[in-house]
Amino acid sequence: MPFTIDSARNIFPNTLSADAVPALTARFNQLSTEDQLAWIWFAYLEMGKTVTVAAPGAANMQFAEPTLDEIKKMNFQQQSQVMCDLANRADTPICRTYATWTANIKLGFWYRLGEWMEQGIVAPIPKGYKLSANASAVLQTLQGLDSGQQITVLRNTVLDMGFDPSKMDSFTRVNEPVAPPTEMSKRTEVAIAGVTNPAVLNYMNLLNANDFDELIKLFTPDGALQPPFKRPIVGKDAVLRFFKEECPNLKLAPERGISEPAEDGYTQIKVTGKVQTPWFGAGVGMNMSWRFLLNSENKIFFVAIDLLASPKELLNLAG
Ligand code: 45D
Repeated sequence: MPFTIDSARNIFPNTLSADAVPALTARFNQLSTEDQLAWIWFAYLEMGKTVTVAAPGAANMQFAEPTLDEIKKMNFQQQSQVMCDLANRADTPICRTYATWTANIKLGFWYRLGEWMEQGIVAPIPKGYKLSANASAVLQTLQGLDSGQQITVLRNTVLDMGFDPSKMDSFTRVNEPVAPPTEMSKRTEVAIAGVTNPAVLNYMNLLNANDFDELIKLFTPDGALQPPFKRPIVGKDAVLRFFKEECPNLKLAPERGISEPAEDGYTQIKVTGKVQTPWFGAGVGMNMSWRFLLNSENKIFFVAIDLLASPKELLNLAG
């Protein structure tokens, strides 16, 4: 039977992904709004002791600027209301604007609000705010995770805020300007122990060079990419849009892998290694795996990217 996207998702079924992340995100979502905002604040402060978030690029910020200006002019009570509305996914103009933003704009928006909260320009979390017992327990669980998992939980909490886009009848996504690809002379090449497949090597090198127009050519027209903890994104157009929105300036450092023949002349390849996000740079190396399924023409029909449960998983290449 030929592969479908659904069957492709099951290649290398022994891959252990970091289930602690969705589990903790679900517990976070059960907290009261006040607790959620205070929880993020404490989590953010706590993390700041070991890793620093990098300031967002100006290109990301231009779309958030009008909303930030609006918030700056409000009094503390109104500002707190806006933050609660966002966490509540309320139907307000700001929550609707927020819903149209890419992940990086949402993160940049909160980055700025966090700075302003510290400086006293935006309503802070009340001094002496005491988290509920439940929220404290959720925070304690977060502290037990590795830093790659911690930043993923924090990112999830921000992405889930704002009005639900599926409830909006007209929806114009914000199109960020896409950074030009790295100059040829400045590009780097990965080496992966156990893998010489040119499509896989090119995938890594082109993603590292922000060369998304070339990268997408490695996929079949109906090809799919499954980001960590997400459903697959299907079809070249959707995958290309995702690359342009969410992948600039990622640093992929694959280490090792295994290549095996699959049915119908397909090849399955699993690679493990580290990934850095521009938000945390070398400060946080996420333990990741890529599970590729390539067709007989060596085009990518499917690739799943997983955040691994532990560093031990970097060595797990069993099919
Ligand atoms: O509410 O091969 C305050 C793909 C308090 C593509 C706050 C990939 C109040 C293909 C503190 C102000 C993309 C899948 C809030 C590879 C409050 C591919 C602010 C993988 C909210 C490898 C909080 C890429 C703030 C990966 C400012 C895995 C929080 C990328 C900021 C992962 C949190 C990137 C930040 C991650 C989190 C980035 C900046 C996990 C960033 C996380």
